[in-house]
Amino acid sequence: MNTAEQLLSQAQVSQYQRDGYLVVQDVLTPEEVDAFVDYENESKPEGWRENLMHHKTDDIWRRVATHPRIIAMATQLNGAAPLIVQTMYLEKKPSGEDGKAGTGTALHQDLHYLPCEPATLMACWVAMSDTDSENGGLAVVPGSHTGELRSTHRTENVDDHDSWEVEYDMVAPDGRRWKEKMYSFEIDDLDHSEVKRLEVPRGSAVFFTGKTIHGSYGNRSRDRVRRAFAVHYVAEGTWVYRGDVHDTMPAGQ
Ligand SMILES: O=C(O)CCC(=O)C(=O)O
Repeated sequence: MNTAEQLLSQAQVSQYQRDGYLVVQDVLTPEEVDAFVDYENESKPEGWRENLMHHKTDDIWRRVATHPRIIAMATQLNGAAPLIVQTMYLEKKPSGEDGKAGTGTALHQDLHYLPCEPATLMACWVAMSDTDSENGGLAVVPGSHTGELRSTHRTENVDDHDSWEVEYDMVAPDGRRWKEKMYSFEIDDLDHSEVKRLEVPRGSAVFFTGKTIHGSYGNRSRDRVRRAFAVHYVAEGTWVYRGDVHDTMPAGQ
């Protein structure tokens, strides 16, 4: 497929511009989802899921991150050829017999984690299982991508959200280097009535901007694993400040 192909209608592009996110059904086929999930279910080296760079070294991860349909849509929504910043596989276990359900990511804006210039950051989040409010599916705040980046605090709701702190090496275009502490950001004074919990079936995707407030809650289901693959892109010519993900990869490679 030609990645310059216009797969989204003008109505879908306008919806993305208005709401800051867009759900697209059936981006991957059931066979493509199975191939990825089966691969991830095989035993993997320690720390596998913490590595954000598998798209550079692993054919199965690269196949999803550079999938022609996803790249065509990302190009159409961002208006430029996408560069891959990072890839993540987010599996959240159900409460099951032991009652220890997987937690989610506090509601945040990705530009807090991945500052870049210009701010062309966007994400494609692909459901690798059926996802909804019960099993910790993606939640968004429609229209939250307009205006300034919001202030944050470290998440306090540890029943629902992972809580962590990491110091990253940062690098500026003029060569300046420094360390910056990041933590599990949660938006200050969020009006929770504005949060929309999405229902996204397996193989479907959510595209959202770097400013769109989003995240997820704990998996409250008894036996439904929540699986998602997330890839973050910037437009060609964008400077990514975080040293560990600074070396972006053209999605056409
Ligand atoms: O899937 C989730 O729980 C959160 C995903 C997320 O924050 C992201 O893809 O940027």
